[in-house]
Amino acid sequence: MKNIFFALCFLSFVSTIAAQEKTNAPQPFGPLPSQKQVDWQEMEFYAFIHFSLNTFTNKEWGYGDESPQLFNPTALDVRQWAKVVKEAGMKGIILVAKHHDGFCLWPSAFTERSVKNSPWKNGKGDVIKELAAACKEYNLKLGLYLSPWDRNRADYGKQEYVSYFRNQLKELLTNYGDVFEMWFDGANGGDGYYGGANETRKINTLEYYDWDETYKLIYKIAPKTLVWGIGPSEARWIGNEEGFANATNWSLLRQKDDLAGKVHYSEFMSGHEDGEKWVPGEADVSIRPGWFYHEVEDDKVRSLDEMVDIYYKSIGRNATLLLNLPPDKRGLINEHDIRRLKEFTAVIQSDFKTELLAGTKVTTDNIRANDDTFSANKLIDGDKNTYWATDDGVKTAAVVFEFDTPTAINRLLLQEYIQLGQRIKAFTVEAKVDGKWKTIANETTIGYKRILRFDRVFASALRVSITDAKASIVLSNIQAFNAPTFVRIPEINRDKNGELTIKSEPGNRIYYTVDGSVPTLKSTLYKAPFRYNKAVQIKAIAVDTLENRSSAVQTAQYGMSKEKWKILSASSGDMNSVVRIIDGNPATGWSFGDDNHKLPQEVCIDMGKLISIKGFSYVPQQVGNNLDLISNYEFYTSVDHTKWIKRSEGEFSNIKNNPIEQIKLFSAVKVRYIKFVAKAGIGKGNSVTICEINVIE
Ligand code: FUL
Repeated sequence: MKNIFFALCFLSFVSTIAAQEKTNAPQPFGPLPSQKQVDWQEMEFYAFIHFSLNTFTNKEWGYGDESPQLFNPTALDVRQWAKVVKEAGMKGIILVAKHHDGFCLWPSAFTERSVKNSPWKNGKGDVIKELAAACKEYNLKLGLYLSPWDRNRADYGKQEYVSYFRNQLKELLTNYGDVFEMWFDGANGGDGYYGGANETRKINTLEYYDWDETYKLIYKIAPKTLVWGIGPSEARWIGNEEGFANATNWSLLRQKDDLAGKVHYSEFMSGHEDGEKWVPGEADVSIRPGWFYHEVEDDKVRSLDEMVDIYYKSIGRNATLLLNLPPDKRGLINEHDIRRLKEFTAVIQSDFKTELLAGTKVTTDNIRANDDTFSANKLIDGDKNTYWATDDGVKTAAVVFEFDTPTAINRLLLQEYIQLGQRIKAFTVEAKVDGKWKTIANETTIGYKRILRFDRVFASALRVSITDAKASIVLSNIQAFNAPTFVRIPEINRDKNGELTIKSEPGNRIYYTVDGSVPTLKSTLYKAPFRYNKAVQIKAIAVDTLENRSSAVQTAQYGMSKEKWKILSASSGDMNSVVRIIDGNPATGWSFGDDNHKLPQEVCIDMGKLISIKGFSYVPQQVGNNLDLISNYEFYTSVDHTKWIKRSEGEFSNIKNNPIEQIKLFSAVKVRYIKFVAKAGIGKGNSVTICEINVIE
């Protein structure tokens, strides 16, 4: 058995060498990936683990003064993490070894701020060591995140801290075996504890760490490690924390410009066609709104629809997917997240279950040097090391796949042989339906992998035409699939007066419940908007009546409607549109503060009667760049609009990179009036925007 395995490996090795060394083989074009980058790209899908003091303090960013004693998981089991990750088809785990608050998950020799001063395993534990062993057991690769920003250290901002940071890097890269990826987050500098200074410190990220030196140190100890993020990195952030790349996605970057601070991060979503270096994109996203576990988000795990979209918009758009699964206070990946991950894995597996192009008749108008080594059949031979190539200078060509009988198709997967560079700039896909060619896609880049979703066609043939490329065409793989129809979850909205609207795609039926039970075909059929102004958990499904397939369940949770709510006062801003912050529609917003009304600015709301509340939420602007976000707040309540009591204050951590609904909880109180103060903002001017203010009942 072993011998056969070696023989097969040898054959595929020989065929690779053969394709590359053939005198006719195409020359590489433009910036190229290293073997390390190719191996990394082929991992495609791996997990992120955020688990630290924040898990226990319910924060997204620790300030740096939290006691290590708070780290006390009751049932920490890294083998459970590895098992969940493996079963979802992921190839590795990147663990946050140290987040911005400076607490270390390993007993670092250079600080007391670590697991060694926590009650977990009486200070004798080492999460990284355990995880490295679990990864080995489950055949997963291990990656590590070490936050350059440290809000705890007194020496942060000084040269001493850079030495500390490098010492820790050395520890991480020497003591735990191979590390496939080293992750350096971009959040750097701001306010923090800093050894008791409690101040704001700003550093120049590009200069402070002397990345060239730091990278030299990394490569000296760990040449196999791929470095992500800041500095002259080998892979880039995709420019958002929602897990998607743009449809046009180059694995190239003008990194010199980036290191000179001349590239806006929104450009990372597409990379640069004229980039001088191979710096592929990695799409990072959490399965929940936050990066750390918060119980309040148990019912906010991303929907199946979102997860599936993320897959197609990351891996399907030439990026890798780094999916965060934050363990809870027990130290286990939470049941809610596991359930969603399983549903997601099942959809992806069924979408790509049966490949349809292998065995078709393939023809093309150009084969490099008329040499069979580069024939179009190489696209369907299942060997990633062989490819179809055209003659030098031939940048447009087509391949046609003919079926024996008309075949249903709604997915197409294409791959360039990236070892020779990313070349394709534009392509089209046509299907022959009832004897006529019909265009089904008009697209741009391909790269390592591109997956297209389109409406099902019954095709007797398929034509893929490369219409523009930087150099001759080198494609290694084209596959087609007929994924089961995916019925999207319905959308639920409730306005200020409690009118509920549920929407789905035309032709679908919607069934819903208002008692928390899972809707079925026997539940109430939705016909038109209806009023429901009491607190409610509404669940709905959409059903495609033609195929009788159901969507996943959509859940929306509402408190009492805001019917009786009124804006009492606002310290600035347009009084005619301020009502948008309580209209139940998170897509509409209102701004206050300007050059004449600098922050802090406040807005007071009358809820119409005494209500018991245990928290509030602020929905920020979520769409676009340069959002006007609030970063620091105060929240007051009152029963009489005269005497105000402060219930909560602090920061909306990480809102810049991840502008999600910000939920803040406090001990329950019965009140009628609430006051929200925007203390500081992120954005260009003094103006900040609120889309919605909610209370948690
Ligand atoms: C961000 C950090 O600030 C978050 O806390 C999280 O670690 C995320 C992956 O990167 O920028």
